[in-house]
Amino acid sequence: MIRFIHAADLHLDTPFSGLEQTSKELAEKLRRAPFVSFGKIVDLAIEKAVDFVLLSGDLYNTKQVNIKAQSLFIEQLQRLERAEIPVFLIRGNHDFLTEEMQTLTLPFPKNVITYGPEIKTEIIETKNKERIAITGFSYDRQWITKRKIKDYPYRHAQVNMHIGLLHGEIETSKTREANYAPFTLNELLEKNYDYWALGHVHQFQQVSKQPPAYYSGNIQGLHKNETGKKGCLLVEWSPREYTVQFFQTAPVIWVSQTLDLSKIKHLSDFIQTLKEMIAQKNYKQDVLVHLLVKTSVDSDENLIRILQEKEFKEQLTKQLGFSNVWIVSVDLSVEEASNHQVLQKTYPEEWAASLQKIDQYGAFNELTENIFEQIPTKYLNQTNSKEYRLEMIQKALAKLHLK
Ligand SMILES: [Mn+2]
Repeated sequence: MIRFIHAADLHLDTPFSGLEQTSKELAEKLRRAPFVSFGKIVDLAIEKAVDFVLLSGDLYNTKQVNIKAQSLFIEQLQRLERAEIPVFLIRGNHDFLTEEMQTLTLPFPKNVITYGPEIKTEIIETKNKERIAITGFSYDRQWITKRKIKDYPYRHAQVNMHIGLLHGEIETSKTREANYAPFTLNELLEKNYDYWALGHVHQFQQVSKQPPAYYSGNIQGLHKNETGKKGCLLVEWSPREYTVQFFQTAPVIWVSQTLDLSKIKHLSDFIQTLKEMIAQKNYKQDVLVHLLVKTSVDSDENLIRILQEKEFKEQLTKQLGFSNVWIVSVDLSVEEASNHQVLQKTYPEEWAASLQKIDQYGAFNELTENIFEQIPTKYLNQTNSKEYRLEMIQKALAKLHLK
């Protein structure tokens, strides 16, 4: 049996600068979190005496990695070296190889096998004399539109197991741009490998059951949209059967909590209700909560005004009094049904005409173009996305309606 760890998207040097205002202590905790998580992955590798560790790209968040982040990473790799565990790693779209990076890179210990921009296959022999082929490549630029999968060789005939390392985006019907070494499920399966260790998608995902192909997800949630458990996979494989176990290693988790304001009249009820909701979850890790408050036309105006105050989330965190829970954002949303009903009732003809118009192809982008033209260029990438525009419009509607 062959046993290994598959992890990806470590994003070790993420600055988490947005949280400085909420709490310096919290921002510091988060900056350490990816290192803590990786340390736990190394603990697991040693405890389970794995044959090797696979890291599928985005080890660092940026291509200009500071020396402290590098040496903390190397310290962990050295622990694996002392345990005689080899590490196979590739670079992704965040930590892609540049000349500058190569100049400033500290040497890895000898147990680390890296891949360059050309696809290559390494063959190793485990302690049980099983031969494993591991094929992969590293990014040397931020975007790779080429279908690199086409250049992966077919399964090696003289090995016990063949593994593919690939940092890239699987194409689905929803894919809009293919900037990250795109591939389809069929293209993966065609190669006839025994396991695909995928990176890039931050959410854990089984892409194929037979043969197994997985995104392990990232090792620490980076923002409020990366909720839930984060960690690595422990894979035990033999030609006849395999198991893939997910291990939660992130010390900090992001959660989304919804609170309905319709039955709440006072601030003290609000705090008490939320306190009970959170207590029920019995969180063991540090938890960052994105709070979504559902309001309706009947909601108390004064209460809503307080919820929108800039310092509300810090004060709410204090009032809740948990040592491991922080409220990091508070968003208000108008209950959709009632909002539509009101609009529909007041402007029936216009409502029908608008619905028809939005349904027409491209009309949504056209209608929103002017609004988003005024946004600073650094946000431009986001504002091109339909999801982002819809979210902004919903927020704006919520605000208008509440005034
Ligand atoms: Mn990533």
